[in-house]
Amino acid sequence: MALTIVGDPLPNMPWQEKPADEFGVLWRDTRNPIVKWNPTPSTARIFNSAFVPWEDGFIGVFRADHRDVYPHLHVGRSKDGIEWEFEDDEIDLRDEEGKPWISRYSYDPRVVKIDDTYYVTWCTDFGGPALGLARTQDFKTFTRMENICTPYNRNGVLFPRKIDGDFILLTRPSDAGHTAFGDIYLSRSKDLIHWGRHRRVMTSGPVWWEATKIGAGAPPIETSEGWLLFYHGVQTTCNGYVYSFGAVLLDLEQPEKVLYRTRNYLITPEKDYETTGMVPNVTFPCAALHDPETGRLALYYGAADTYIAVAYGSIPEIIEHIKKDSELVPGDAESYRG
Ligand code: BMA
Repeated sequence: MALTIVGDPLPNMPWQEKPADEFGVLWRDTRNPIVKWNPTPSTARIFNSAFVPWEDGFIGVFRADHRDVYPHLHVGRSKDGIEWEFEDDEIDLRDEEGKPWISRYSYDPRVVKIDDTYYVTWCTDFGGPALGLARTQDFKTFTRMENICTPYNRNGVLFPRKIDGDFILLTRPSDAGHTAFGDIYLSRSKDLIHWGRHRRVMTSGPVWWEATKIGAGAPPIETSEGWLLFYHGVQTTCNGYVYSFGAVLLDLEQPEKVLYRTRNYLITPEKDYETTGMVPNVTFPCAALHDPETGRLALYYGAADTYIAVAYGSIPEIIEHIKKDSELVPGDAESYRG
């Protein structure tokens, strides 16, 4: 049966052809890193960020670490998905009454469009790291919505549509520091306020590249073979953590069930901009653009907590690869509820 990929056509997405000597199913843009040190007067590093198609280009919410090293969220715009312009001020978050909602820190945003609204999830201070949720329709006014979890939690990723009338959220419960454990969980909500029917989706694997912890990356892409989700996996070495990434296919109707899961990483820190920077050896995906008509994918990832980089792939080829290279972990194929 022919593969169906859901989404709006995106003929203007960035793209480079696969190099002849590439063995993998993802290949890096030769212009990487596309965002470099000190991108604006107030910001030292912009990385781990998320964006969506917008008018004839792209727009998004970026993790911008200031010169006091606190991270904040800034809006960025691009015509081609490669050259970005960032606002120097952080976004002005307001609560439902229009009052400022100021947070000490905000990092690792994800952005997803559901119906005609864009939702931002990110890690924020709630007496410790937890997940914030905001909505916008114009990337000028951002309304901070209810807290979606208690501390400690990171890596909140919403699905791009409801399933059985429920919003679906992936999270990664953690601790207050540089968490040395972590599995991906799923929660459902009718109203984006009350969350429940929690399920565990995946555990950190027995395979070493993802043995310490895992976390959801970009919002899942819907295909006839399941939800395609990229996720990061962390290995603990004698020199600290190494962040690589892999992919899974989740069941379309019961997305807490893993159908296939890559045994081998798809990308691991290899290039100078991935192995050297503020935090060496980090590749951390947060956003994906795709064109359903050509099957093209552009996966954006933070590199070394310093840069933004992009890798390309063909969705049909990636799906074939995940199925061939798959190894499930106990619990993956179940709707695991403890
Ligand atoms: C995680 C998050 C990410 C960061 C990674 C590596 O805990 O804080 O923002 O990229 O560590 O430092």
